[in-house]
Amino acid sequence: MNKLLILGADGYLGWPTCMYFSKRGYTVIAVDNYFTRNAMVELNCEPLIHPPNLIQRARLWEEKSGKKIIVHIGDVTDYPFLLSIFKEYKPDTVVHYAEQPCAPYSMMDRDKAAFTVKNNLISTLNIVYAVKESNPDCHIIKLGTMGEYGTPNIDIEEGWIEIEHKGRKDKFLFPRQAGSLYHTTKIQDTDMLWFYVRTWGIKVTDLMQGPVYGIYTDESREDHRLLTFFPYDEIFGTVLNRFVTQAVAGYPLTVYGKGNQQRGILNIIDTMQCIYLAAENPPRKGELRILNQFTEIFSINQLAEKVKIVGGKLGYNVKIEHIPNPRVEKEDHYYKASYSGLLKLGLTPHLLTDEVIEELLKFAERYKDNIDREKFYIGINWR
Ligand code: USQ
Repeated sequence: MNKLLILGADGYLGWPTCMYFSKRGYTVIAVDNYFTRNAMVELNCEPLIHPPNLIQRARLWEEKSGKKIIVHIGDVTDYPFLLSIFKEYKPDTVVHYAEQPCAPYSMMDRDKAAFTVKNNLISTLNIVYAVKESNPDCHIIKLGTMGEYGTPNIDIEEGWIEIEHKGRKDKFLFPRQAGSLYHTTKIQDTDMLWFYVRTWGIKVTDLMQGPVYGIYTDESREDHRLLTFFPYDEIFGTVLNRFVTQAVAGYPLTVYGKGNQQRGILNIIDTMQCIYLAAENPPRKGELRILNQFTEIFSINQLAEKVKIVGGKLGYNVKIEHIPNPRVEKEDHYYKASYSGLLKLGLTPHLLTDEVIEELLKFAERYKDNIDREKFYIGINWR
């Protein structure tokens, strides 16, 4: 029986991943320190729905599916705690979601910047050490981000590039230049993992994921108590989830700057598939496998326009507003990124159709009374 340790199991992606693997016969060990839950309350950024805590979620899942998810509440930056989990369960695979995942959070002030650096780098370091000390064959699946690459004026490869220089050739990590401190910690994670892959021969998959949208997965669609968080605020909400909630609230869609920024996005259902495909097809020992994880590329203007059109069909008068960009990012740029690795492993993309947007709008509509318009824009400025 495959054993999967999920670190950051209570988060937007963590909880659906727990259920996805549990349903497919894995023994799932779920760990979280409730950082995101607590930070959402602290910063007045509560999500649209308030899911039960991780222990309650696991209990509900067991009632529904008959399958047990083992839960431990603790902090991955606490090495003795993490090592004890590795020694007790000896997982075959560990999924590392236990990071501070938000670019705006990392840009708020020095303390949050320092927390992001400390939390993200020490958690990654601790996992590497725990794997070496307890189970060197364990496959580390790490969530990276497409934002590591930034928006270079050349095609983005999947992790690696061969460079010919003065008549000689070598293969290197693709050049990376992030647009926030959060994204920079992801680059540093990748560099750290690559160092330990070379030095200790561990096996790692680093998934360069784009912004995720969506709420439903097959495991949660019928029972809303099993749904994940749906943040729509400026800090924790990703762009499309924010736009559908804004549309339902009659709040102009907040396109930052010109809106020609392009991003590779994906449905949360496809995140589940990608993690599963990575776990089922591990790299060899001593390999850092990098896969770009998105299914379609759109500009922010295109996303806003789609929400406006589908919202209009549902009777919403959706307005789009270009507000001064609080971030420092290119608003007009070349963008071509390859993403064939996960497709080759068997990913079947769920694309952003009008039906998918309609379903999201209807979800936001159902919980419309919970929307707090104050959360849409606080103005966290990169400068
Ligand atoms: N944007 C708007 N209006 C908004 C919110 C965002 O125009 O109201 C724009 C941003 O300026 C940016 C793009 O939409 O150009 C994406 O922003 P986002 O907030 O959806 O995503 P981001 O901050 O980049 O971070 C998210 C996740 C992060 C993940 C990353 C993937 O929070 O964990 O790593 O997406 S990527 O963007 O490819 O780096």
